[in-house]
Amino acid sequence: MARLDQVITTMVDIFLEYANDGEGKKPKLNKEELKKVLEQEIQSPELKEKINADDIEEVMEMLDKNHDGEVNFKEFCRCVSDLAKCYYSKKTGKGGKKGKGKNQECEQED
Ligand SMILES: [Ca+2]
Ligand SMILES: [Ca+2]
Repeated sequence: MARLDQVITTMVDIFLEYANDGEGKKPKLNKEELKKVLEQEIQSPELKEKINADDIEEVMEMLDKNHDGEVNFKEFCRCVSDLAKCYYSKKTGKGGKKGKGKNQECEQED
């Protein structure tokens, strides 16, 4: 499999695996499921610092754009893409600098 294929299928597979909702139900991550994803599928310290599973309430609030108390696939994609942007900023040296409002750089809310 090519690399992007892998990224895409992995994202979908992870989401479905952790969302763990029966057939006929719309897969979503509740707080506990979200916590598990973050704890088990994110290992790099930079990203862990960006999204802290210990403060799951805050993370959920940040990700749950439609305020239904759970993270659907769209919200999950946004989370991954935010983390990717954050990593990109660090890697290219643009933004992501510590100092002012620690998380602001990578989170473009709309
Ligand atoms: Ca679920
Ligand atoms: Ca939601």
